[in-house]
Amino acid sequence: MRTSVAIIGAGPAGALLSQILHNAEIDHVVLERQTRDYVLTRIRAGVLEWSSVEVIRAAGVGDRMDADGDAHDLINLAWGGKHVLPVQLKALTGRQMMAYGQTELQQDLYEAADRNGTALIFSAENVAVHDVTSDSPYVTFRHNGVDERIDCDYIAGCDGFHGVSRAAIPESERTEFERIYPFGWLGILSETPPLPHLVYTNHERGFGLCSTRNPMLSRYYVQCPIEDSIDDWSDDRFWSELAARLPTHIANDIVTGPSIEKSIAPLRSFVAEPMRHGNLLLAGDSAHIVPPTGAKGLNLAVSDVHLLSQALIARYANGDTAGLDQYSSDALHRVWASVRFSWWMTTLLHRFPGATDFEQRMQERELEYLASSAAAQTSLAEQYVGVPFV
Ligand code: FAS
Ligand code: PHB
Repeated sequence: MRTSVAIIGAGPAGALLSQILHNAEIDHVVLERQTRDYVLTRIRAGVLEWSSVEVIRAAGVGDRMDADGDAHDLINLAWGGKHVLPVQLKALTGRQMMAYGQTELQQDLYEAADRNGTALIFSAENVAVHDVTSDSPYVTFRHNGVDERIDCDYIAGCDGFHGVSRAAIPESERTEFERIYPFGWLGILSETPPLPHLVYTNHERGFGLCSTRNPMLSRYYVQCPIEDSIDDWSDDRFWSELAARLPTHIANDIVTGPSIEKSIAPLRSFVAEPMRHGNLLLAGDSAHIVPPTGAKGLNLAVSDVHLLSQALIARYANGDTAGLDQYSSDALHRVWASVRFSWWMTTLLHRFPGATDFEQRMQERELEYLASSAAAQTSLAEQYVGVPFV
């Protein structure tokens, strides 16, 4: 096979890049290790920055998001079991956040790929990248028992944290930054009506989050020890622990029910520089991971794809490679801003094992300062909804 761009990975990054390249009539092939159904059943993110909403609409896959998504004017921060601070996203920044599940976006992208007739190859095994620093890179893989090769101009590494693309950049050329957090998030889905607004809570028992997927599907999280397993957490224990971490009047409004999904995710901050090596370009989790506290993971994948697709469009439209030459530094500028915000929100809202009384007092004072300062709330709000693309 021969194509212009070989995309590895059909998560949100790869599938959105495919959609935008299709719109620009740039031929490409997408290779996905898992089956379509497996990707569609992975429960991941739930919050889109307004910048992401605009990219998704411009790509022509925003109709169901606009019909079924839930645009929110505010988020609530709670702490100490009694304080609640509404952060007025729209009033402070003029922009909202959109609650729309990653699985829904993935479905919209796959249905668009079907309509486009895109070469979206699932169950691709042994994917490997070759000659990425030459002008004729290629990808090999095995599909339906047959060894295949795709010759291309560029390879887009959209294969997530555990993919093969990042490792194709020699260690001597790559710098990695990492912070592992000493706790995880236990998340559940329940077919119950969510609270009207998201609630992030800091409590001496630990962090909690009340989120949404649709009017009859809720997403909740509690911070848990990283060594826990879901077998340690019955539904009853989850619901009582979540309630204990919230102000009573909020806890009383939660409609509980049986969990239909339960999982524990570890938290880490990770960045690999650069995001380009020769004609291999990384986008999304293949290059960076953020703790979900700031709701940035999916949104960084969208912003990488926005920048990468604009650069590829310029290259194929008029041979202008400036965007590709700038891609890594432009993408990393936004990546580090979101990594810092996600680290800050995580540090502000979680109970760190072994934290000193001084560190606890620092958290409490920062939350009190937020409550007292419109400037501090505006700073949080503009980072949460996503700063506009330049
Ligand atoms: P993805 O990991 O989504 O997609 C990469 C794709 O590449 C996968 O489909 C994988 O199967 C495929 N792949 C891997 N290796 C391959 C190979 N060798 N060949 C071919 N294909 C290969 N973000 C938030 O904002 N909020 C959240 O609450 C949140 N919760 C999360 C919970 C979990 C358990 C995880 C793992 C992530 C969570 N995230 C969250 C982050 C998540 O949403 C990611 O940021 C988002 O999926 C990034 O999209 P991609 O970069 O496309 O990576
Ligand atoms: C979610 O709905 O899954 C979600 C919302 C906000 C976050 C993280 C996860 O910060």
